[in-house]
Amino acid sequence: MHATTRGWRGAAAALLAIGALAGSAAFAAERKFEMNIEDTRITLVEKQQFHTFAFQGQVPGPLFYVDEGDQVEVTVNNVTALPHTIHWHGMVQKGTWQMDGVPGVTQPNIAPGESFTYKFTADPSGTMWYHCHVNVNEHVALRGMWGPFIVKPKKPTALEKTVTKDFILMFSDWDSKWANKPGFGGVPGDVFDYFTINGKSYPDNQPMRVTKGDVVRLRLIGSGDKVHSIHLHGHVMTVAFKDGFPLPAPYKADTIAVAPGERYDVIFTADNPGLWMLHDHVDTHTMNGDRPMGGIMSVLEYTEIKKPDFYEWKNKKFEPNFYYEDSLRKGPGIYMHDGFKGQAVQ
Ligand SMILES: [Cu+2]
Repeated sequence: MHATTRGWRGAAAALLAIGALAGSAAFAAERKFEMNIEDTRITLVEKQQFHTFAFQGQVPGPLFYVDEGDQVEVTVNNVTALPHTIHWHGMVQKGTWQMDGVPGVTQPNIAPGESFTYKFTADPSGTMWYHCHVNVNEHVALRGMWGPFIVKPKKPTALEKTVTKDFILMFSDWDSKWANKPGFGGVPGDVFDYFTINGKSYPDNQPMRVTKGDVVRLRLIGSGDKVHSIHLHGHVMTVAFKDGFPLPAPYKADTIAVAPGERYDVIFTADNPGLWMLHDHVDTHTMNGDRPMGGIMSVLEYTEIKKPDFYEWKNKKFEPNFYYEDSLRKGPGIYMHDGFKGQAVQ
């Protein structure tokens, strides 16, 4: 059977493992998942495509949304022609260092055609992510090997308990000259010319829809190679978490520099109905190749605002869950999103 006929066997299973003290809080769910790494062609914007090694054929990869303390088990099948591993960025892997996903240090490469099962405890809580740890300069920077890993805390902060809309934004950078050269690229001197939020550039990404009164959380994740200076118009954000950890003294900001690997969770009240830009203030990151007004831009769209005729997204087809906001509302589980799927590369 040819590798491209691989079946989707990643049905998530969540089993309750009842602890010794039945009826007490002493239990943890088992979150089992099986996921392929697949040669996949995704479209960043318009006609600009990119050859990726996509988790379950999508960029970003599936959302892992688990409770703190859950037992996570992920079997990874490498159906590409190159080696990979997965590092669960943020997980401390207490007593499970062999699950840390670093080739040549904690495990051998997962070779083409082979599988590996990761088993670890979801600890600590917060906005985390996962990514390949083989040739990260290429596989993470250019081949879409990343996805969100959100651990719901046992003891949420008072502020995060008020959140009504929760969005995940993963920022990435691409150098189009490597688009069709898998196995190459991601080297010093690369000139990044495409920039994405969740794998898509403006105007082919999506608005964040809110209604007045919503308490909005943006989980900003630096999954690319560059620093992204994220600015939101019309609102003051409270920076509440850094790398998943609640800040002892949350602070206010309208621009936040998100460096590679970093996560910032910001929270604000939607109290100013309108159409408001969110964008990278590294100005060259708002281009698609040599064309301006693209890249890392999006719009915070209030549902009560009538869209004017000049609005670029007046007739845009809305894709719910582009920021995994619907999945996050459903609670812990493992979620795919069809809008992130690419085409299998033969
Ligand atoms: Cu890889």
